[in-house]
Amino acid sequence: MSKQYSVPFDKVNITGGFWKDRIALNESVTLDSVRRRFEDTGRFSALGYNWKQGEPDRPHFFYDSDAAKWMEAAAYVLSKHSDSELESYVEELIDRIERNMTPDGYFNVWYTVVEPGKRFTDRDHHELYCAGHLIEAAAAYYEATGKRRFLDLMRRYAELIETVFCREDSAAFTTPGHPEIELALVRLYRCTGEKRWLDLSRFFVDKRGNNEKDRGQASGFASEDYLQDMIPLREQTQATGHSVRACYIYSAMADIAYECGDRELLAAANSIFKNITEHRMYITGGIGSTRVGEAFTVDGDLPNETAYAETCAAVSLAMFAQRMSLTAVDSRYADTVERVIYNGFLSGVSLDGKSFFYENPLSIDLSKRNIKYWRGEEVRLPITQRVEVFDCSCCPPNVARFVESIGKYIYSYDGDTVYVHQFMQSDTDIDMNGGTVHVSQITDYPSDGGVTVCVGGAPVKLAVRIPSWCRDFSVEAKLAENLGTSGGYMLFDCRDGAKIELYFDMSPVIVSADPSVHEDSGKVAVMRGPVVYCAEGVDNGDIFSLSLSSELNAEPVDLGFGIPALDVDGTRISGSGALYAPADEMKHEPTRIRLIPYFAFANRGESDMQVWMSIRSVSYTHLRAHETRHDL
Ligand code: FUB
Ligand code: ZN
Repeated sequence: MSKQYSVPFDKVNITGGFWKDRIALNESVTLDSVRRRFEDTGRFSALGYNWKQGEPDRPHFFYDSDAAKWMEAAAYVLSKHSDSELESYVEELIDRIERNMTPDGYFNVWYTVVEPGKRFTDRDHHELYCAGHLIEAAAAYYEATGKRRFLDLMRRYAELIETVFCREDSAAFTTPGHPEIELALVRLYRCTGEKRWLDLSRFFVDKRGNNEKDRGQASGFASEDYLQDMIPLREQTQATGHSVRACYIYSAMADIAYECGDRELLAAANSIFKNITEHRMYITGGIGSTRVGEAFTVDGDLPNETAYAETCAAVSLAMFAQRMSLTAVDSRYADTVERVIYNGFLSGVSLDGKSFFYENPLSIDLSKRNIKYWRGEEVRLPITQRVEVFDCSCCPPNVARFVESIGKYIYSYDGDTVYVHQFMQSDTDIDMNGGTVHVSQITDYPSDGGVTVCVGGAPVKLAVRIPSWCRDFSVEAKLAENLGTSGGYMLFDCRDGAKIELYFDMSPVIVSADPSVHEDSGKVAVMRGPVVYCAEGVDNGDIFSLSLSSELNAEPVDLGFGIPALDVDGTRISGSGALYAPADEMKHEPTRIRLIPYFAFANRGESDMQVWMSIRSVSYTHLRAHETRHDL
C-alpha cells in the first residue's frame, strides 16, 4: 500500500477561480442562512435541553448532528479568518453542551429530553452518529482556534462510548445503525495522537456484521444490507443499503486500512469502490438510486426521474474516494471526487447559496406532478425547487462544511512526490524531504482546460492527474523532466522554479452509458470537461421533443453560472397529431438546443429538465416501415 499525506485545506490558499467564488458565497450566505434556519427550527436551542414533554416542536433525534455539522463548517471559516462574532456564537453552543453534559460524559438531546433513561438502547436512533458529528466539530474547532474545551468534552464522551461498547459491552447493540462515529474517532486520533480512539474505531469496523448482538435488529427495508452488516465489512465486495451510511463506513474502512496498514480491509474497500463507480453511480457522481431506504439497489439500476442521489451521499462518496486516493497512485479516486464536486454535489445548493436539494434527480417532467396515485400509493417524485430547510436537514450543513474544506481535495504528498489531484487556482507550502516545496496552480478550470503548475524550493517529483474525461492534452515543462505516466498521473522531476503548462482539451463530448444501465439505453449525455450538462424547459420549451445531433457544433454562452452553457445542434420532432404513427411521418426540424451545467438546474424557476437525451443520427428515409416489412 502506498501512503500519501493529504495537505489539509487550511494549508491551501484557493487564490481565484470557480471555487474561490463558491467559498466566498458559502461564507457570506450559506453559513448564515443555515444558521438562521436552524435557529428558527430550534436545532440550536435544543442543545440547551430546554424542550419539555407536551410542548410543540419536539427535537428530532439527530438535531445534534445538524448543529454539529454547522459548527464544523463555522470552525473551518474560523481557521481561515478571525471572526469574533462567529466564534462567540460557536462558544455559546459549546457552553450549552458543557452545561448539559452528564458527569459521566454523555450528551444527546433526544435521549435526555425526549426519551430519558433509554440511552444506548436503540441501534437506529443515531446516538453514535450524533456523537461522531460532535467529535468532528470539536476536532475542527480545536484545529481552528487552539481552544481545547470542546475537544476535551468530546474526549470524555468518546471515553464513555469506549467503556459502554468496548469494555463493558453494556449497550443493547454493538455497532451503530448509522455509521459516522468510526471516521470521527480516526479524526480524534489524528487530532490528539491518542491511539485509543483509533482502536475504538477499529473495534466498530471489525464488529460490524461480525457480532451476535446486532443480529435481528434489522427489519423491513432497514435490512442487514441496508445497514452494511450482512457479513463482516472486510468480506464485502458490493455497495449496499443506505448510501450515506454506506460511504461513511467505507470511508472509515479506508481510514483504518491506511492507519493500520490493513491490506485485507483495503482490498474490500477497493472492491466496493469499483462496484460503485462501475455499476451504481450516476454520471453526476450521485449515488443511492432509490428513495426506499435512500439506498443502493442493484448494478445498472440508475433511474433518472426518481433518482434519489442525496446531496449527503455525494459528499460521502467524495470523502470515501479521497481517502482511497491516499492509499495508491490511482487516478480513479480523484476522478470520482471531480465527478462528484462539479455535478451531483454542487446541484445540491442553489446558485445564490441559500437553498438546497436533498435529492438530485437527473430528469424532471413537470406533467407527472399531476399524477396523484400509482398502484395505490401517492406518487412521490423529487422536489423541483430547492428549499432552505427540510425536516430532515442533514444536507445543508454538509454542503457548508464540504465547500469550506474543498481545498483538502487538491494536493497530497509522499516521500518524494507531490500529487496534484484537482485543478483549482491555489498555492500551498509542503514540508517534505527535509525542505519546503511551494506548489501553485494558475487556472480557470473547469471553464477552461489550461492549468499551469509552478513548483519552487527543494527538488521534488510532481504527479499531475490526467482527468479520465480527457481525450487529448498537451504539456510543456520548463525546469522539469517529463518521466511519463503512472496510475493515471503524469510524472515530472522538478527543479526549483519548474513550470508545467498543461492544456486539457475541453471540447464537449457526447457520452453513452453502458448497456447495463437500461434507463439510458439509446440516450446520450453531454459533458464538457468534468461538467455534466442538461437541457431545461426554461431555455428550450418542450425538452422531450428534442434530439441532439451527433455533430454538436457547440457554442459557449455565459449565463453567469461560473461555467459556460452550451448552444448545440439538434432537432425537434413533431407528430401528425396521431398518438402513434409511422416514424417516417414525424417531422424533424433542425434547432439549436441550450444545455446548461447540471449543477445549475432549477435556478430559474420550475422547469422540465433532463440529462440523458435522444440522439438523432439515423436517417428515417432508409427505414420506411412498409419497405422494412417487405424485406422481411
Ligand atoms: O439519518 C441521518 C441522515 O438523514 C442520513 O445520512 C440521510 O440520508 C438522512 O436520512
Ligand atoms: Zn442529507
